[in-house]
Amino acid sequence: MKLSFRWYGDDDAVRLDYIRQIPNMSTIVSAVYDVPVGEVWSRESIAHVKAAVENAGMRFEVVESIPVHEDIKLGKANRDALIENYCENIRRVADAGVKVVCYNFMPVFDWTRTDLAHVIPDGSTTLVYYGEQAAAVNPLETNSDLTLPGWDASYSRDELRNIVAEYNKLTDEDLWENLGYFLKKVIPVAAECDMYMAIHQDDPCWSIFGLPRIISDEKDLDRLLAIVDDRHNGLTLCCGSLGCSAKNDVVGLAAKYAKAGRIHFVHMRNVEILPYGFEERAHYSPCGSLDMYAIAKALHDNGFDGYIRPDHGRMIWGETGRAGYGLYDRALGAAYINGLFEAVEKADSHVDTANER
Ligand SMILES: [Mn+2]
Repeated sequence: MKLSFRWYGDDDAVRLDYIRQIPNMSTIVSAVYDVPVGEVWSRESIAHVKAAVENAGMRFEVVESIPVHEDIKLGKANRDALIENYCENIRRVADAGVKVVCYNFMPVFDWTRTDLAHVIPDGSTTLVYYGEQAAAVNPLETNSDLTLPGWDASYSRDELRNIVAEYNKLTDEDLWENLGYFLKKVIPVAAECDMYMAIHQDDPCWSIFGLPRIISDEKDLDRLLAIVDDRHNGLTLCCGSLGCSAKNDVVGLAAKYAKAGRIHFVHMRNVEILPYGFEERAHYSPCGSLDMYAIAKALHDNGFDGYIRPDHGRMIWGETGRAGYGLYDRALGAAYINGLFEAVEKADSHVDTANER
């Protein structure tokens, strides 16, 4: 297991030298943020991230994300040029030593929550999703000026309405078609550079505002991996995204896809499943619905040796900043991940020693 941590570049309030002080922290997960989606990243910008990370004593080996332009997802006529730019970005980050690229294929909204600072009983704040609140801001069915946190502020309300309407004309099968078209061009380039592409599941793992969502469960993941049956076409296993629905057995999925060698990156996060949505919780298993020990054991027992990062954290100890991406609770999550993996690894080696006796 290679422990990693997401960092949003020079503007991130969380400092690299602080991240470095988390035990076992080896890898920074980052991206180039100075160009619009769809354009080629300059080699200078990539080198700048790499140098900052290496000067702090860590490695820049995971990119999250190279975002996929909406016109690729919509299958528009200009997609070939955008896909060529995407491939060029893969080549460039590969040249800089990056091993894994995380991306997603969710229409319009990368992730959806209805409150980014919900107070839970211990006094910390966390991200939550309550179905009723989401329905109240559906851009097609209400004239409400309310928005959800995390909505792309570059869209005006009318633009948002238009793009959601465009997607509403697409069926799930159309979106699959467009994802297949993308993968068949991108994965051969990734394979050539030995870059592991790692798709992130839809977050949450169900359709929102009638938008097609196709990476939500085991059947979807099987279909995705079969489109190009190559290890370079793989997964970011996001425990919290899959785990916010009880329909997904996260432990079983971790075991199955680790065994197949298709998990390249893991987001460890715990959620509490509620009848009306979910709340993000501290990483420790009893704080939420997921058995984090069982997930770690399933990964380890099936040969997983890739990158793991704590996913979102709560805001604790008075910290303020980017919701989900403060230092303190993610650092607690990282320390807990270390503990889980030390336990599953040592349990294994003790079994081996006992067998030798
Ligand atoms: Mn995630």
